[in-house]
Amino acid sequence: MTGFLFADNTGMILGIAGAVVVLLLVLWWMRRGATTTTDAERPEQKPTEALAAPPVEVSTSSSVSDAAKGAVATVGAATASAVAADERVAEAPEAVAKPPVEAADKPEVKAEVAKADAEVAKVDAEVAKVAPAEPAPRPEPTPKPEPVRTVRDGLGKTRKEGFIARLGSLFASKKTIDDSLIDEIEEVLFTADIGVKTADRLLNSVREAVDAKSLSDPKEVWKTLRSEARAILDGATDTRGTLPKEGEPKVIMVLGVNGTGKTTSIGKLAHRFVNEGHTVQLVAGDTFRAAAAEQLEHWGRRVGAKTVRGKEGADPASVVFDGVESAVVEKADIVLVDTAGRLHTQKNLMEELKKVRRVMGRAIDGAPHEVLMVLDATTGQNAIQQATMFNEATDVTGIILTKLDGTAKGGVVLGVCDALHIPIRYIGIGERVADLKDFDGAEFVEALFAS
Ligand SMILES: Nc1nc2c(ncn2[C@@H]2O[C@H](COP(=O)(O)OP(=O)(O)O)[C@@H](O)[C@H]2O)c(=O)[nH]1
Ligand SMILES: [Mg+2]
Repeated sequence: MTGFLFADNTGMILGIAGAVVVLLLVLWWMRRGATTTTDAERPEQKPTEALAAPPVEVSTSSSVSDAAKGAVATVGAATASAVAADERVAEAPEAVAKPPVEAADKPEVKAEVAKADAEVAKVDAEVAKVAPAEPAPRPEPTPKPEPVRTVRDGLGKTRKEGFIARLGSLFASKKTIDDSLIDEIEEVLFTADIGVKTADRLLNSVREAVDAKSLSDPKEVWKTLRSEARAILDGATDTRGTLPKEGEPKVIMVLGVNGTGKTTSIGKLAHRFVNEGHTVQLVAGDTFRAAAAEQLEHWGRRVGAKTVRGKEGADPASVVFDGVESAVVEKADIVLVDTAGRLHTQKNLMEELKKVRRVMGRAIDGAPHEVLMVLDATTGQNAIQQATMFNEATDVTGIILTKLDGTAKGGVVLGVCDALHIPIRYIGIGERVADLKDFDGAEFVEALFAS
């Protein structure tokens, strides 16, 4: 078999063997050739130089120079260049900081870093020179404080146009006291808005002084009138109202005719109490109009007091009950209860007012601790009538006399105090929150009779 294979395929075997030899020769040649070319063509590499010169250092320093030049050119350009420089400089320290150890140690690298630092400092200096100074934050414009209105200001009209002014001109024209002066005083007093009772009282005091002291100087009569007015006001200082029990809120009910200034006065009072550090709750007992509750809520937001309100048309007694009860839960210090305005002649409404007053007592025993009646001074003598009727229905403990600033009828204060002996607690002398003043008889008389 072998002989057969050998005999028949000798040529072929020889051919294959030859081919293998040639192939081996070619492979050897190729391997040799490749090795030679690689080595020959590889550039000589000095590792330190390749890593040593990060181009960023150079570009940084030149960019910084450019930025510096731009900075001095114009203010706007300076700012822009400075920003650009800043950005580049921000990158530079990192690039400078992270070269391989060998590179960083090289003196030329250190020199470049120092140069870059110097350029950065230069740019900073240039920018500081030309950049517009950072505008100082503008202080909030402080609202111009409104001048504080004094009681004297508030009584200006009464003093200049009211009965006091008329009395004043009488005395100015008389050198001596005679019967005609007394008659004229009588006429002024009885046509003033102080009521008949008070006019009578003042006139009697003048007559008595003239008779008993044989006064001859009209100025003495003026003094007499003044001290009698003071006596009337001092006579109306009965302590009324009650104090709340320890830990319970003080409830103040506010009532009066429509438009007298109840809601406004509540707002002013709430402002005052909040400023004194009290927690105040408002109760919108005027359920006749939605606008009334909104007006009160507005005040509440303005002064920082919570407002409890019901739906329009709701039973005012139940809204007030809920409001007073919730003030206990909320641990409020003071509750101010607004009520719907009503005429003192409207019997049903006066009954409703009594009911509202009663339910407060159910929510807190002893409430309301104060009942403040609001009187509009511009109504003159009618205020005395109103005060009398409201007092009968609700046991008023104090009076707020509003709108003294807008009237010459300020003398009504004397009439109210003389007729009811109810103390005037506050006076309204304007619409602003600060225009509600504590009533002080001495100050009032001083302001009323001031020349
Ligand atoms: N000039 C002046 N206006 C006042 C004073 N008190 C209240 N008012 C104004 O009187 C109007 C009626 O007040 P408001 O509180 O709504 O009366 P309410 O119906 O009794 O609640 C409003 O325009 C108030 O600004 C005051 O003392 N002086
Ligand atoms: Mg009101």
